[in-house]
Amino acid sequence: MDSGKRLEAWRKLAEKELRGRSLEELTRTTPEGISIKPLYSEEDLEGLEWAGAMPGLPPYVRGPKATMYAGRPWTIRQYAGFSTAKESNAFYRRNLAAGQKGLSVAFDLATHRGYDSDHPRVSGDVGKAGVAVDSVEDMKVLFDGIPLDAMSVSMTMNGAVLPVLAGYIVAAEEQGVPHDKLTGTIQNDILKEYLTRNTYIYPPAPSMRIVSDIIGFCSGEMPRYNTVSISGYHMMEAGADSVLQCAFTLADGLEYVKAALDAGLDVDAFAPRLSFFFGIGMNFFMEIAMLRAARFLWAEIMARFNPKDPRSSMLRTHCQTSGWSLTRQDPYTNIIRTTLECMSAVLGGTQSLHTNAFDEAVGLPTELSARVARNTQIVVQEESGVCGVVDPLGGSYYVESLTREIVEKVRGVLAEVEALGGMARAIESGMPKMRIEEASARRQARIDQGLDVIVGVNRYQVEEEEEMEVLDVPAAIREEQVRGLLELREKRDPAEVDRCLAAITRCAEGEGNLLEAVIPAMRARATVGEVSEAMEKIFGRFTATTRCISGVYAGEMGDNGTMATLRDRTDAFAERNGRRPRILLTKMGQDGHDRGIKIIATAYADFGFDVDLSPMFQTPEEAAKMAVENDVHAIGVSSLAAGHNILVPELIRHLADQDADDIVVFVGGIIPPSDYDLLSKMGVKDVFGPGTRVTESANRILNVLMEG
Ligand code: 3CP
Repeated sequence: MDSGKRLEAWRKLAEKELRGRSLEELTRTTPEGISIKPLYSEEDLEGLEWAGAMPGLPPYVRGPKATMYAGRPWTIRQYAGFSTAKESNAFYRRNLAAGQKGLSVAFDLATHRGYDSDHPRVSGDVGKAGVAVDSVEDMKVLFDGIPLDAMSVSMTMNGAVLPVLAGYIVAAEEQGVPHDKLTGTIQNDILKEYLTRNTYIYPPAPSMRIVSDIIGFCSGEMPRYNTVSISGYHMMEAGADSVLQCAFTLADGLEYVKAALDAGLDVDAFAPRLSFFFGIGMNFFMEIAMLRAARFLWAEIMARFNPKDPRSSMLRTHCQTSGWSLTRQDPYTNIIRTTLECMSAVLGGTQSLHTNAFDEAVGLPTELSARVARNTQIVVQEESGVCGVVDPLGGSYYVESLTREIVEKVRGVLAEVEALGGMARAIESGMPKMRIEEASARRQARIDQGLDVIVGVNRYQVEEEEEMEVLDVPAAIREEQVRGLLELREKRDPAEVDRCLAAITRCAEGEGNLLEAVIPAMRARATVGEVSEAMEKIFGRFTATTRCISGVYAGEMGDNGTMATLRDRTDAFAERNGRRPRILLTKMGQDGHDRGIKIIATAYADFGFDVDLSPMFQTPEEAAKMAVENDVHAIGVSSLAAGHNILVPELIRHLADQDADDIVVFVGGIIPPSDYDLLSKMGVKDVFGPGTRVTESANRILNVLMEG
């Protein structure tokens, strides 16, 4: 029987099995707009552009290495860092002894944004969502006993990338390790910061110069070092589907290639050391296909620059399982989610992987949850046998078809970006950010309606919630860092520091390689804050305009009873009070994760609230002032970086100082349940943890406002 006839025979059989239901009903559409049929067969592979492809050979769809994990498994590289350098160093050493293979440093938000720990804007951030690093002294403690010529270290740093990378280079020098022995990766991907993560310092143009100066310096001095980790992860966490994640990440990559070429570098001098970073969510096969498609498309993109070195077209990537997919409710279920996502990354052919801890939706990982996360990878690597065969899904009718669908859709988005003049221009136009926010609002509406199932959240809820231990970073960490800074400033040669800082400012104003200028300053014990400020004098500090989409959440919800009730309630409020309920949504401190607040802003506006969205990075005083000036009824604080216990009481105190304690305060985000009581005692009216339906939070806020 030929394949057409076999397919027809299957169709008949399937229709019989469905007893009257049509076969078309089994086709579903993914958030990417891809139709998924119930069956794929050889017809679907007709005309496949990479038919017969081999791993290690262009177009690399089957993996960048010929032997992949059979030759060497991916690097187990857990992203971690908290509190002080000393505490993080001890944590790293324990993890390495227990089977982790590479390091991945998480810095606190003060460091990301180029503020020293004693800066007044970072009262709630020091040591919270990563390790505090103010100078080379902290860097040396961070890597104490870890030989930097043998350990590959990844550092997630974008804003304050120059002093941090220079600090690492100097710490290595002082270990006796020359520049050309350093292996690892610096994230150095500023473009996506303007899209999603918000840990920029300077405006885009000087930031792009920093990126290409780093590429330039490292391609000469540090040939084994990966100079950029072009990251889609944060886009996915902000709500991007796989097509958007893949397209915007590749478009960012292309922009860096162009910047480096414009700076006069030869493509083969730097392209082999560009690397990627993708987020892996719960759509099992889609994620696998996305990684395969990304490799294919990167080879296609790079072909236009005629590289001679095959490594220039080879996409190598780190992956991280999705933090957003984890739930506060029924939290051990998260281990299963992470295992599935780990398998997607592995079957997709990642080079390096972080698996999340199951308690990520409530706080920092504990010793136990970090062990389970690490062991997830070790079990897959050492017990399951998946490493033995290269690209085991290559040739799968479904996976290959899905890869092709993604390739085609991504090409479409890439063409749109190109039409806008490339990714830097596209970002200025607001297009990519809007697309991601729309995807995010639509997804939230589907979850809130129960169309997308999340176990323990909108289906199969448990009555009794599990109490989980969370790691607490004491506020005293900041005092310890501040003491270290005082000591540093006393011991160093101030004239030498001033000379070095002045040289950085001159370099920023004129010509020269900025990384080359920053290294001597770090040797002289200048701080991250001082170096950042030396450039800020010329570059300025970037302030984003806060824009908000509208109607997308309501559109996805459709004619829905809950929406109608909410609109009635806000109308009733307006009738009673002469104006609509007005809420200021704010993020305080250096926490740049704005997915949640953006969803709330657009959905609440659709419910009939008057919504004010504050600029990012407010101090509690600024937020209180804005609330009073705008005469709001309520403030909604979004906190995802553990600063709430410090920042929220300060906010409430500033409201009281301005006789505005009638403004009610709500908090939402990653709040450990053990903090709920504390926040309530401070005067917070309600707390909305992860997994709270947006409609439910709005109703609860209205309950409080209607009482008042
Ligand atoms: C690999 N090698 C092999 C084989 N496989 N050799 C022979 N046979 C094989 N089968 C070689 C490679 O060529 C390489 O050597 C060496 O082994 C290491 O392999 P690798 O694949 O380069 O792996 P790794 O060193 O781990 O590097 C992985 C990439 C790197 C390239 C992806 O950039 C990386 O580690 N990225 C991590 C980024 C990260 O941790 N990000 C954290 C973000 P050569 O080098 O000599 O060729 S955390 C963000 C969280 C959210 C937030 O931002 O807040």
